[in-house]
This record gives sequence, C-alpha cells and structure tokens, in this order.
Amino acid sequence: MEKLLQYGYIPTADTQSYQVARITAVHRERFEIVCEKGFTYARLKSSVYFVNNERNDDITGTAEYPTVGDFVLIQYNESGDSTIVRTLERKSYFARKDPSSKLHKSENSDSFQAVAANFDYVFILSSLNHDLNIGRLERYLTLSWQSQAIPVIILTKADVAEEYEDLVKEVEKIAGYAAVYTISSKTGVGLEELNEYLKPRKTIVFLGSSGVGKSSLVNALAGEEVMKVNNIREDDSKGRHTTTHRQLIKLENGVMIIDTPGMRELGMWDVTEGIGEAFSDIDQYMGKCKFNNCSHQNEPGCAIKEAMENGELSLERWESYNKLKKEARYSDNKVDYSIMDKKAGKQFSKWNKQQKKAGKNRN
Ligand SMILES: Nc1nc2c(ncn2[C@@H]2O[C@H](COP(=O)(O)OP(=O)(O)O)[C@@H](O)[C@H]2O)c(=O)[nH]1
Ligand SMILES: [Mg+2]
Repeated sequence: MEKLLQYGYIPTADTQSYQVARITAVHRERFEIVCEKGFTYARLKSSVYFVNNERNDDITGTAEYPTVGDFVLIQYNESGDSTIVRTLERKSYFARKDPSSKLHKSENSDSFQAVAANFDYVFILSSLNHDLNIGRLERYLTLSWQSQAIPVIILTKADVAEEYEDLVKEVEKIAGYAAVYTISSKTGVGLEELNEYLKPRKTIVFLGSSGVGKSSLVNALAGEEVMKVNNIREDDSKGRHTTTHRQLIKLENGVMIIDTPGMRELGMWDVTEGIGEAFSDIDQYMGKCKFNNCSHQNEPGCAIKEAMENGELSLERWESYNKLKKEARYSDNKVDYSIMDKKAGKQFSKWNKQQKKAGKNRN
C-alpha cells in the first residue's frame, strides 16, 4: 500500500481482493492510473463497474464515472489494461452537468459528472494584470466551498501589475475564510508562503481562466517544466485554450496537483451550496432582522439594510450574493446521485460516445 499512501490514499474501505489505484488522467475510454505496481492503464466494463457501484447508494457522488483524482478498486491485469471495479468514496469533488445529457432543459433531471476528486485545497488563480473580476472570484469561492475542499486565492503576475494594493484589499474583502496571496511565478515573489499547502499526500486543484498563469505556477513550484505554458497575447490577456486535459501530477516533494482548463471551460458554473461559507460576511446578518420573513427590501429593522446604510456591506456584494443565491435555488436538489445510479447503465454508452468525441476534438 506504500505507493498509494504517497498518493494520498487513506485506507478505510474494505478493498476485498482488489487493488487500490488513483486515477491520474482520463482519456477517451481509458484511464491512466497509478497503483502499487506503478503507472498503468485501466478501463471500465459496464457489466462489472455498474454492478459493483450499485452498492454505493449511500455514498454521495461515487455511483458514477471515475474522474481524475478518484481512488478506485481495480482488477489488476499484468498484460493489458486493468479493469476498474468501483470508485471509492470521495472526500471532495467538483461536478458539472453532463454536457451530453439531453435532459438539460428540464429542471430536475440533470445528470452530473465529477470533473476532479479528492483534493484538499483549491488554488483559485486570478491575474493582477488586467482581468481580475470580483464576481468571478466569488463564484469560484462558492464552488470551492461546495466541493468540500479549502479555497486559497492566488493573485498572479505581481511583477507586471502596477499599484495593486487596492485591488488586493478589494479581494480580501470578499475572500471570507479564504487566504489571499500575491505572487509572481516569474520572479518567485510570494511563492515561499505557499509552502504550507505543498505537503506530501495533499492534492491541490488549480482553477482560473486560461492565461492567468496556472501552468507557470505549477512549473515554478516544481522547479522544472512539468506543464506547458501558453504564450498569450498580452494586449487582450486572452489565453489560448490549450489545456483541455485534466491531469494529476506528483511533484518531488510529494504534493499532487490537478491542473484544469478553468471552470467555465469545464462547464462547471452552477452553484448549489457553499454560499454560506463564501459569503460569511452576509450570512452573519441572516436571522437578525426584526421580521423573520424579512425580504430585505423595505421592512423596518432589516439587518441587511442597516449594514448597507452604515457601510459594513456594499451593494455590489449584496447583489452578487443574491445572484448566486437565485441560481442555487434553480439548481437545488438536482444532484441526486441515487437517480444517477439507476440511469448509470444507459449513461455508460452515452458517456463512451462523448469521450470518443472529446478525444477526436483533442487530437
Ligand atoms: N510577467 C509574468 N507573466 C506570467 C506569470 N505567470 C505566467 N505568465 C505568463 O502568462 C501566460 C500564460 O501562462 P500559463 O501558465 O500558460 O497560464 P494558464 O493558461 O493559466 O496555465 C504565459 O505567457 C506566461 O509566461 C508571471 O508571474 N509574471
Ligand atoms: Mg495551463
């Protein structure tokens, strides 16, 4: 079990006679995995996988396709692809609506896919250069809290940004419980302070729009080029979208990193939970109004109105909160994994097709 422990596995499940593996990348129909025997490939067989995962009704988020970061049980095959038997319980995950789902438009029947799993921290990267967007950060924070991992805000490219103190203050105001760091991958400024997150057996997901410097930071932390850097046109700060691939890599010091192409690119844009944590400054006023059914419009004794009047709460912040809250109401109760479980067999073939298509686009 030594190798899997290094990959962050905590032995809890009854693994029976199977081997444990961690998924390091997802290809068309094949998974790159690491197991005790080293790096190898694995596949799903619906006759095996969906039978074995039916027992997982009680475990949120596991009765579906494995994704990068997942711990799985495999039948190890020495001479070919191993077979994935079952996905183990996730301690954290990001999910998106299944883009291949035809049921998208109807309110309660969306199916979901996990896009990354079992991470400890989410590094939310945003460039101090010119694309810093508070609303987007608030959304990233909410999605991160929802994932069950701890968000950390990292403001990049400090070497080229001018006069960014006010910007940092603005970010700190909306960061809530999340820590905020200012760094430059180019000069190395601020990187040392990230050391407390870069521990063996921990997994970090990198999030942020294309071009903010995710791959550059991975390389700076690794001390070598492990990720391809996009050369962007600095005039409009739009990166080329080359990272379409999610991959888990382990650095020399034992920390693991999942680089992503960004949440919008991943189609992960819906908030459901996590708003309370992301907006802890607003949450504290809830239940403090004179009327407990206060709509925070014109009622007397409204704690929100008071906070805005005395400058504790800004209108922008209140509007962001309401915007995400409204979306969350629409997507409430949609992540019903027990339903997914029953549909799993049907989804498997659909998913296979989708992976093939994605693979074609990628190549
Ligand atoms: N000046 C400066 N440029 C950076 C920094 N980090 C990344 N870049 C540049 O920003 C562009 C996009 O970087 P990349 O790491 O590929 O971004 P990703 O798309 O988020 O992975 C590249 O041209 C990098 O050289 C930094 O700290 N300072
Ligand atoms: Mg990149």
